[in-house]
Amino acid sequence: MIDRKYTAEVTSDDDGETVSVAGWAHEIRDLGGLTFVIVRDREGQVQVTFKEDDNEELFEKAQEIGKEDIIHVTGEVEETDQAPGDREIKPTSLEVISNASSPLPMDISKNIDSDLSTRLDNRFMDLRQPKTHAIFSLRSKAMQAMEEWFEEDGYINIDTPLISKGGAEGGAELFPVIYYEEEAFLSQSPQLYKQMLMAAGFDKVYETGTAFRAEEFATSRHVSEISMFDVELAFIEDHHDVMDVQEESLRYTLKQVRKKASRELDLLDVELDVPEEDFPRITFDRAREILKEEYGHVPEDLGDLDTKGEKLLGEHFEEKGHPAIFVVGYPGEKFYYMQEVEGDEVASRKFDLIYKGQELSSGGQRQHDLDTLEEWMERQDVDKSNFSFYLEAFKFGMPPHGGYGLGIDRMIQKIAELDNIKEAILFPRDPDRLTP
Ligand code: AMO
Repeated sequence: MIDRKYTAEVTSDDDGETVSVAGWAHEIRDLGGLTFVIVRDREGQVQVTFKEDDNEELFEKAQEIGKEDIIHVTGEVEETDQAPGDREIKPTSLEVISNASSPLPMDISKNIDSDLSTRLDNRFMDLRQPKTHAIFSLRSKAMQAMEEWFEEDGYINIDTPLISKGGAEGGAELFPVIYYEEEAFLSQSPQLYKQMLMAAGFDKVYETGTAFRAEEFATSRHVSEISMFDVELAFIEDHHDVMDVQEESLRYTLKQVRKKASRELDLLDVELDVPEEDFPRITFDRAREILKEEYGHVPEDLGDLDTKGEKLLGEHFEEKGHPAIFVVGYPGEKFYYMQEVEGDEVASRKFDLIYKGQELSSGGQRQHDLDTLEEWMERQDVDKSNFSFYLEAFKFGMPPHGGYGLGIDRMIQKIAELDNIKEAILFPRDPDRLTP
């Protein structure tokens, strides 16, 4: 390994010490016999001051450094209130490790907000920006926290197939692939497999996976390739047990993000509130009532809340100190696998989690009775023959169970307060973007 410290590890306390750093030449300022080079690495930046009077040879060499070249510098740390972070490095050696061509595809040294499309076209360069980098450092810490919660609670980490014969959520959103001699599809959701694992006695499972949706969309909250966090648990009483899991794991994740990603939140200028109180659980009917009575808004689709509805509902509850709420009981039988219980005050045991005005997850209690499940499939014209492998699992002892799928990209979008979901994805996919 090249001898180096992260720039953030070089502090004014190191005054007089010799250190080495390596990174990109973020900014170069030339003041006659004095050249300042800001070295940037993933953890931060440090100023290196080349003085002609101190070391002419090194000073000459420094004149050749171009923006975004990678350099390796060794020198003495000096405490100073003239430099960012109250310290600078007085170099004793300099090596240019790699040259950057000019012009750069985009300027990242100033806080110039290039449009998202340019940023995504030049994503490797955009990802060098401290603010962009912070999103992914935060994302990594959030997912570590989320998985930690499930590991602690005894969940089994699973991997389900991404290529299958049919889709769990319906036909229109499937990406076909050629699988040897037959047509197959990219997975929309691990739904069927996580349910089958309940029949297999796994009891509690989670998966950090990928789901593909071939919808035609142009919104700031949809992408074609989604990172999905899926959960399924058995021997539940009802969907409230599932919501408890979603609520507690999200609260823990937000807490850990606030604790472990404070530098990232500062860079992103986000103050993250962790909802300590129980997330309100309101019925779908109540949600429609609030929208109509308080905002005069009536979503067109009788069986759903639209984007505007979710946003207004989010605002309504956020004002009351609840950034996260559950909307429970969606009418209609959009999903054959969801349980509907006669006599319930709600039409089904499906729920959506709305966080900061956007749906983050969707789940509920599943139908575990084979006869009813088959009847629902027939009513919804689902071709049962495509699902025989799934239905088999219900014949030989299936416990009551439920679960949910959480859109990881949407969660990061909301935590980091990003306008567009694509900002939360390293290399996003949408109907118009297949590269980089
Ligand atoms: P659903 O289809 O609602 O449910 O998806 C679950 C969550 O995934 C996210 N999501 C998306 N994010 C970005 N772009 C998209 N195109 C997109 N589609 C979905 C959302 C959504 O809440 N099988 C069920 C889950 C379950 O019941 O276990 C399912 O996939 O945040």
